[in-house]
Amino acid sequence: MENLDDLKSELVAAVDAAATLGDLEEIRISALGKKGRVTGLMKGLGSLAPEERRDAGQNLNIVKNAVTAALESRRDALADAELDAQLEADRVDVTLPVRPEVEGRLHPISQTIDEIIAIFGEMGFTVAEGPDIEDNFHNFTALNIPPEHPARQMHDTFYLPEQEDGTRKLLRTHTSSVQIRTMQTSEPPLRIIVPGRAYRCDSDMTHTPMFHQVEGLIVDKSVHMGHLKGCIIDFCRSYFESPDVPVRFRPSFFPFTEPSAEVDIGCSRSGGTLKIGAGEDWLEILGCGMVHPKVLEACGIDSSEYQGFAFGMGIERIAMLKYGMPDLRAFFDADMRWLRHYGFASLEVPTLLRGLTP
Ligand code: 2U9
Repeated sequence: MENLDDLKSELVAAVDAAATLGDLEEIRISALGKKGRVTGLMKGLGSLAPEERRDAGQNLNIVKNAVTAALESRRDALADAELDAQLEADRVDVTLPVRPEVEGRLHPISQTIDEIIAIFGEMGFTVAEGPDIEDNFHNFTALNIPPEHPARQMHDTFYLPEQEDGTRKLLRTHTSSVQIRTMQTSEPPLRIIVPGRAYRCDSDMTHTPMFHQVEGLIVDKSVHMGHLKGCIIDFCRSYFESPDVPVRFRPSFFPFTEPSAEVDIGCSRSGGTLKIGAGEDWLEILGCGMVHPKVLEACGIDSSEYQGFAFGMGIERIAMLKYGMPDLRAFFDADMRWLRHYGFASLEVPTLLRGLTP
């Protein structure tokens, strides 16, 4: 049998000198493949005397392990170098000016969220975020939604497979779970808005399984329904860029607010076209109310000291109303013709100073 120390040095040196992942694979096959040199020597062990076979077997394993370790470390180094070279070649200069011939439009959902953030930002709200995958406590229990409530049923909520402890996570059905998390971890006073995705097992002309919401929450010692009304009226007039649009509050019910209201804005539908502003008709645009004391308590906030108000709205709906979009499904079609028509210039940031829309 040939000198195994020499063989090991020769093979490890060849591995270390391999210039590409392809060269490395050739060396691996020639050493450790079915017809490789080390494999061939292993096969020959059977013809040796027992004592000789044991020693030669051990030495051959040393060679095999050394070559395998060298192959792994060279493979990592070459893969890193290849990635570095690729990243270097793909480098993009993000400071270059926009090329007008390149199409890129801001999706109306992003634009609408930016407009809403600009309005509530002026009122002192900050943006909060949280996970899309939630547990029953943050999505339902803490919001005073009882176990038998229809929203908790399989056909309304997307549940994930059962975990080892027998519980099931779910896709949040509203962004309210983020307010729960914020109340659990921050001390009042709080003033947040939460834009984000929500999921419900529902699909028809006016519902999609994933949709977007913005919810808002204020918690403080003396906030009341008057503050809620002022805040919502200011928002409606600002968002619809119509300083005298009529706003009306209708009593409603939600498990997480008491009292609760739904909010309509005035509109007219004469001649078959919808026009927002004074008119004979009303359009529902959001829900709101004073946070239920049980919700505050579930998050460790003393409801005898603090109260709060909250509101929620569907972003697709209020975008459709403002921009005259007739079809909800189109939001999710990724159709360039639709985006060209309804999309927004990407570098125009909504502000209250110049009007929200570019
Ligand atoms: C906490 C406490 C209270 C958020 C609210 C609504 C009313 C509401 C809907 C509008 C259209 C959801 O997208 S939609 O289907 N929302 O009507 N949302 S009050 O109340 C909260 C939230 C969080 C802790």
